[in-house]
Amino acid sequence: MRIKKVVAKDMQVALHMLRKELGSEAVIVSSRTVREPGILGWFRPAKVEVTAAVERVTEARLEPDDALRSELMEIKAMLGTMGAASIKASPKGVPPARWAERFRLADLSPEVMAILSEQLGTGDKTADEEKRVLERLAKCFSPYERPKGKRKRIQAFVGPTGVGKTTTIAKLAAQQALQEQKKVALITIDTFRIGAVEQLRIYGDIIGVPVAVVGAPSELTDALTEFKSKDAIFIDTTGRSARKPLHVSEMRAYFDGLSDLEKYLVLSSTTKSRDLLSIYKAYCELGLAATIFTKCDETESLGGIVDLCYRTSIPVAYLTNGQNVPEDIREAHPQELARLVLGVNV
Ligand SMILES: Nc1nc2c(ncn2[C@@H]2O[C@H](COP(=O)(O)OP(=O)(O)OP(=O)(O)O)[C@@H](O)[C@H]2O)c(=O)[nH]1
Ligand SMILES: [Mg+2]
Repeated sequence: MRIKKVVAKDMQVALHMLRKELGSEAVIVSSRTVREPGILGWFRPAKVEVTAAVERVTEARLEPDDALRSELMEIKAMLGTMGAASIKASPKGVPPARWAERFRLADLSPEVMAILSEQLGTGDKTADEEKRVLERLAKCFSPYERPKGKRKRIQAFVGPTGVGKTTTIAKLAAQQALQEQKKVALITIDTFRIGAVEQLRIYGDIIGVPVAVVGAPSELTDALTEFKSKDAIFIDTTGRSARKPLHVSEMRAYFDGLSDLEKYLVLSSTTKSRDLLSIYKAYCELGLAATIFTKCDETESLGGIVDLCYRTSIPVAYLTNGQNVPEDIREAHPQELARLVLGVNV
């Protein structure tokens, strides 16, 4: 009797793998839904784990001995080189079909696809090819230099309405106040939307940190003085259409002259690539430290993030994937982002 367990994206793929391994006489012993391990495992859809057994494996499926195995490897390597020759003959920038499909699923821009395609077809095995593609993709993301040490941090969160600025602040503030025992304060320049101030106040009450509401640049300076003993100050802003330049110039009136202020552009990963770029253009004059991409749980593809980061070199500091405060937020790193974009296990 031979028993084999496989994990695959769906039942059909799992059955195909098992049939290949055990032959068509294999019977399913058990099946269950599983989640992949890893920091960003929660980003990936659930998989199926299927166990099958077969009474006797047919001769053709027996493991080859070592001599036969090395011969097979040689033949595989030769085939790989031959494949590479034909791939190289294809026009530059056009990926082979299998990769084209992966790139398409990730919604990558033609420009990024062309860069990644340069890593394909040099005759190495698939695993090496994937490694090179991931490394190149990781280079499309500028690393975010996370401030180290105990120095006090003042961070402002800007971005279009409804992307999740207040929720993201609540997540970070809760983590730092409750888990890291830091002295945290919240400030909001959120006087535009009815209820917005209230939202931050509620979070402040729950987390147990003070909240100041400011309505003019001088009041912001006063609030910062009031909170001068704090380790971390988060400044929330009201979203308004990024197309209204007044909004960004209003922010400048508040922020100019505050040299220690880190400004983060909060963007939704569900926003179209072109819109991400125009929003970035509207806000970049503020001098941005990094972006934060929210709502990763609401999209199937992250190509828009790659495109923005590649074109503008703005780093990604965090990704958020849900409404739960404080759990649904993770630090973003180029290698993990690359794996996430191409749907590779992390
Ligand atoms: N699915 C999902 N929803 C999120 C995420 N982050 C925030 N939200 C939800 O998005 C909605 C808007 O979030 P807010 O934090 O109020 O957005 P905002 O940017 O502060 O909005 P304004 O203050 O109006 O500019 C809320 O319902 C949040 O719960 C996320 O990562 N995933
Ligand atoms: Mg808000």
